[in-house]
Amino acid sequence: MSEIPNNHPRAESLRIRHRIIEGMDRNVVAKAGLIAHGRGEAFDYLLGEETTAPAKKAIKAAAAALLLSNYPVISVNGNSAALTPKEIVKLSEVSGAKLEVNIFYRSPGRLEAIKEVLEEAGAKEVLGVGETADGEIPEISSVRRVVDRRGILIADTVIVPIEDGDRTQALRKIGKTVIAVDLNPLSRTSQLANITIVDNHVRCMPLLVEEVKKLKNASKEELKKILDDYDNQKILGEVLELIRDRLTEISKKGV
Ligand code: PTJ
Repeated sequence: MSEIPNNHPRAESLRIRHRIIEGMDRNVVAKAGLIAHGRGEAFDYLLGEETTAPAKKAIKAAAAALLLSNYPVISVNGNSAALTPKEIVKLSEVSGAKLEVNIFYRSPGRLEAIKEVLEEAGAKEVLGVGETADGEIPEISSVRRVVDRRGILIADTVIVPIEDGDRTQALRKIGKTVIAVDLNPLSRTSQLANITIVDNHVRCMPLLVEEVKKLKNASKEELKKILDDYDNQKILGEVLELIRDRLTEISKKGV
């Protein structure tokens, strides 16, 4: 990896970008993952590259939903594994959620490469690879329909980070609660999830781990109240208003 000087104004963003590039070199990230990351970066610019107030509310609701679930699963794709393997494993540990590799671009060796990255980060069990990955969710049109019979197939809640296309709608149709992490508040995934965390996966995962830890001893009633008070459409609206206000200010004063 080429050296990124610490005083480079975009050092952090470049370091994150390099995690994606290294992920591609390891067959973890799909080629299209580079494009997806660029799209995410563009939306992150609009958000001011920080975790916003509505994102914090969504993180709290996501933590409550995870703790109320009987069988939560974290769906792991190439980009999320390359960006935050340790935090994904940590989230699975603190919340009791299973880890399942589920990818859109099923080229040879990718499932195994992602599993390896998670195991290196401390995962004891990784679903979605091997003989139990023979379940099917027919409502999903892409190869993402192939799921683990010990994982997404029987999950009540699924976290889908950096997601494309039609899966969220399909999962909701069959009664699953979907938590999305997506920097684009306008995407189908964002619009159709039960809870959408519009934030960079890199920033929100450690915050989600902390929130789960914080709420772990809360009563079921308290957790239910957090969810009852949560309105995803309102949160997405708040994110769009925030972008609008930010752009209005920048248009007058510059960045
Ligand atoms: O690993 P695979 O085979 O499952 O493929 C994964 C990708 C990401 C290639 C695939 O799901 C895809 O093509 O996704 P899209 O359609 O580009 O959608 C990805 C969404 O995630 C976009 O709305 C991006 O804005 C958003 N995104 C990108 N990077 C981040 C992000 N959201 C949160 N954090 C990020 N770091």
